[in-house]
Amino acid sequence: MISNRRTVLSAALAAVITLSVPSAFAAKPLVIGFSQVGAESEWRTANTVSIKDAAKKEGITLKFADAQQKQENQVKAIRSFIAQRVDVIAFSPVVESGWDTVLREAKRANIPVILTDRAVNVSDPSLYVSFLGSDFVEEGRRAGRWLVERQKKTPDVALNIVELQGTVGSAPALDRKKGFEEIIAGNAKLKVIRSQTGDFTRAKGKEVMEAFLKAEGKKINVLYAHNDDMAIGAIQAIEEAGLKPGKDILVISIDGVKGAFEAMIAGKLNVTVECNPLLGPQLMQIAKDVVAKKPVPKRVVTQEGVFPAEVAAKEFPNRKY
Ligand code: GZL
Repeated sequence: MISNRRTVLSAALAAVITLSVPSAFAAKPLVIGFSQVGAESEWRTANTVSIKDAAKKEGITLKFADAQQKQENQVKAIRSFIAQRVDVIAFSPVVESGWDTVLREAKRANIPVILTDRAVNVSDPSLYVSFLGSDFVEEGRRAGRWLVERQKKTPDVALNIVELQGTVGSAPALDRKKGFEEIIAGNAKLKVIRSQTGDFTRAKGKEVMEAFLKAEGKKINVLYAHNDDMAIGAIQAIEEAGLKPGKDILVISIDGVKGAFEAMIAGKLNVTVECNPLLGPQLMQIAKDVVAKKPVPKRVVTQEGVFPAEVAAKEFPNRKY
């Protein structure tokens, strides 16, 4: 009888210990090292908020580094994440090239790397496990298609285009230029007369547009800006030159941030091609799957649309960034 009671008591005691003492084997939170391009635009701010919020929601420890748009700062951050032995490294590469060495160091340290937002040009695609982001060439095509359709309204009128490019050497700048040119190629009525980087910022976009206006003045019929922030800066320059943005000069841009919708509602911007920055939840899921040794897609393309001024007021309340 006593031995039975002892058995029951010891089983009960073991159960209490197991339940009450946190197990030394409880899964420790995932640690992700994230190197962000910077804080150059509304898009970037929304992207950062999405990533930080998603990490917090998932109970993931996020080590976040802002590179202030400098590649050397991203390389330093990635090396620091390797030294800290994070579980996953994720980053939005400010430019396409110059990553092989540091990504090989991450591979040697057995730390998986996930690309978000922008792509890299590397000799060995195994240097990253997945790339989550938009198709920038298609975004450029969508901008071009809008202009081709718009030009058909006045088929005999030639339109001179000035282009504000994104950061030199960055995937969005290279690809948005490529996609736009692909669509307008062969159209004798559409001609790019000036093209220069505005580095994705409002200030630089305004400065370069001022130079375009000084050089070309009323010859300019269209502005194609690789992001809304440069377009918003350029709109200020157009107004200060005594011209009406959206009317005297058609304004086409990319991102779909709230500032662009406000400019469209004010009649100063004609169309924005959406580029979705809300990548946080998908990034966290890919990171969890990688650590759990589940298969992850090499390429995840974000879904996005095109918003002409005609729909801006109706769509604005739905905008999340
Ligand atoms: C695009 C992103 C670009 C945005 C800009 O995915 O890399 O960088 O279009 C941002 O607004 O600065």
